[in-house]
Amino acid sequence: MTRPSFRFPDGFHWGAATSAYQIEGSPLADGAGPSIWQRFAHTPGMMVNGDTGDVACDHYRRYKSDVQLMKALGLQGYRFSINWARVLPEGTGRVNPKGLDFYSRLVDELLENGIAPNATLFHWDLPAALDDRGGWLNRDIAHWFADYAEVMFKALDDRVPRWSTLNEPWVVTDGGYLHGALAPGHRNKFEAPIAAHNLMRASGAGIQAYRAHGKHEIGVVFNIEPKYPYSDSAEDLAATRRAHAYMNQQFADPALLGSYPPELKEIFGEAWPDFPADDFELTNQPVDFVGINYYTRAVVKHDANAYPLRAVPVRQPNKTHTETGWEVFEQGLTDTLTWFKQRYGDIPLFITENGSAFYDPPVAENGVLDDPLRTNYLRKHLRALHDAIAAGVNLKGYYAWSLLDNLEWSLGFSKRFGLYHVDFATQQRTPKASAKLYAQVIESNGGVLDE
Ligand code: GBH
Repeated sequence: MTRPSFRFPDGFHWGAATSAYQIEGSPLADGAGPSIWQRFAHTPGMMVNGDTGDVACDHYRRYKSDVQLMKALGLQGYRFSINWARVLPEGTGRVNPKGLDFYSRLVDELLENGIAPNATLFHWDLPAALDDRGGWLNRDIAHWFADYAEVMFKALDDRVPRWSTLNEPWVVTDGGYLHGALAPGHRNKFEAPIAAHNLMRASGAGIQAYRAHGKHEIGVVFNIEPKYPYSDSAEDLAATRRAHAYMNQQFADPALLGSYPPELKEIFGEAWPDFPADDFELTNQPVDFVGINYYTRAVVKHDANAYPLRAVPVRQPNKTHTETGWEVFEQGLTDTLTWFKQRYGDIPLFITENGSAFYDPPVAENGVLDDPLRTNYLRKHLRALHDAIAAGVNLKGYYAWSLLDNLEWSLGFSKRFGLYHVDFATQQRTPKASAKLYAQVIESNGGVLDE
């Protein structure tokens, strides 16, 4: 018998991911403070169809049955995020024991079912009270974040083996401070670099707090999207370099190298501040792993009118695109991982998110939901992941995005990324065909990908 070629290394960790505002619902229950997403979603015109996270997947009340869905897939790990304002309603100071208790009960439920919790401290839902004090623009936020992190480590590190400080700081600054499509909805080129910098100072302060109060692993999660030039003209090559620096290096460089790439000054011009040199000691704290969220790539072309990059993505004809308009490009996952290792060294890596939105057919009468496009996306990306391991990348695990269809931020419930279909009227969950493939992948440690 020959060894199946797509089997993953022994001990490879298989999981799925969600985030608090996207699934929990009950955003103000049991004494929780409002988050900026609670506010943003209730601001007329910000959300597609006026959707909000008021109910979402009702996970706050259904977490026990959701853990059974995870168990049915055979998940070894579950990556979730903590809503800061549940635990600290004002963002600092007073702890709300009932909010903390929700995450404690979730963690216990996971452990009782043999699933390792992976907790992200910040997946975009900043306490509104902190936004009122300047949010990510206030340098004090590094300390606010570290104090919150310390509360969580003291409460849960005995049971949570893996933590992340932030999820996708690039999205927070690009969507929240530069273009305004995400909370807090600012559009200000002077603010974006400051918010970015304070995010990475906060991440560093959180890691420092972990060294004092935690004893397992902590890292940070970046969205990485490889950039390929549209042509080999000098202009397109420079545009590609800028796009790459802006998205893929603006956060990873200060965290892992203690500096910014020179392109950022070129991109932001007068809006790029001179940051105090001391700050880079704080941003550059040793991590135990890095999480990479991978969805797609971009092919980049020069465009003098596109602010701030002077670069635009070019849609590829004759390629499959998901319902969010993102090209299906699995080679980019292999390229991302090999690039990351080459630039930042041999840090243990996880894919902390990867997945796709496609319009699903209705659940058939026999309870089957066939989602061939998502199933195909999953299969291709897992094979590409295996290629990266074969090329020597130190990849420890994979989390599918997402366990459930959920609130796709300002796109509301219109885009479905789940392995489980959610009927939002009844809260009925149904495994899609992609969930069944994923369960087989986990069971065979990738062996089923040979078929
Ligand atoms: C993640 O962000 C989030 O962590 C998660 O909460 C969210 O639900 C999930 O992905 C699905 O969106 O072709 O120019 O439009 C996604 C990060 C960054 C990925 C921007 C796609 C768009 C490229 N995204 N990128 S473009």
